[in-house]
Amino acid sequence: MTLPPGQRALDNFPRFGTHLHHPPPPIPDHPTIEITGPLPTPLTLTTADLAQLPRREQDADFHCVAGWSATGLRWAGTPFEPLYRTLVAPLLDPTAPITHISFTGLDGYYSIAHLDDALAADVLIADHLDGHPLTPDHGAPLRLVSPSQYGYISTKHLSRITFHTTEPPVPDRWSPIAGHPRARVWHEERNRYLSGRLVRPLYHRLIEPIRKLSAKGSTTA
Ligand SMILES: Nc1nc2c(c(=O)[nH]1)N[C@H]1C(S)=C(S)[C@@H](COP(=O)(O)O)O[C@H]1N2
Ligand SMILES: [Mo]
Repeated sequence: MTLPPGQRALDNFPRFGTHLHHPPPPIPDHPTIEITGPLPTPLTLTTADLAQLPRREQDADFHCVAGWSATGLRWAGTPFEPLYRTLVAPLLDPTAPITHISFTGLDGYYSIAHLDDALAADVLIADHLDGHPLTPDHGAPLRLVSPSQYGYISTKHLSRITFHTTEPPVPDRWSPIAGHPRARVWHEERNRYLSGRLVRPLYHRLIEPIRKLSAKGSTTA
């Protein structure tokens, strides 16, 4: 098994992120994803709308920018690219091309991806992990999964997708560590300003303290 540069395999998949001092947000009775941006009107997708779109199961490893990887995960859900092509692209103004997409979670977290990265064939709106509905720890009811990018792009508890024609401001929570805007794991794009190789040992040192926090805030651990 080959991991991207600077990653170490864990034998489990921890709850991780910038939100560990809070429990995961409650799962809504009727989950929706709001689609906003330069559209004539915003769209609200229900799980029934998502069920009309193609579905895919996909095996992938998950790589956190801090340097841990969870291997052999099996995700299932709606591939993002056909959702974009069929529901969103026809409503867009062709003279104002989309450059970035932001993904917001019910906990207020959000990530920003370049359009091209978000439209990669392996990007899913997942609702299942390893044959079971997503747990709150791992992003219930729906989460983005972009396995070719560091985990901070893969917003959990996904509730809003916003299309942008210029790069939106970096989320506050990420500005101190300046996550790389592309976050491609095979390019080791960990940091916006510093080389991934250089920050690697520093980031590795964050893993254990963050995992300890995770054990406290998690609903299952
Ligand atoms: N809503 C939300 N999504 C999030 C985060 C978060 O704090 N809140 N953290 C991100 C980070 S940094 C990582 S590594 C992964 C962790 O996913 P996991 O908790 O399923 O391991 O979620 C990402 N998505
Ligand atoms: Mo992360």
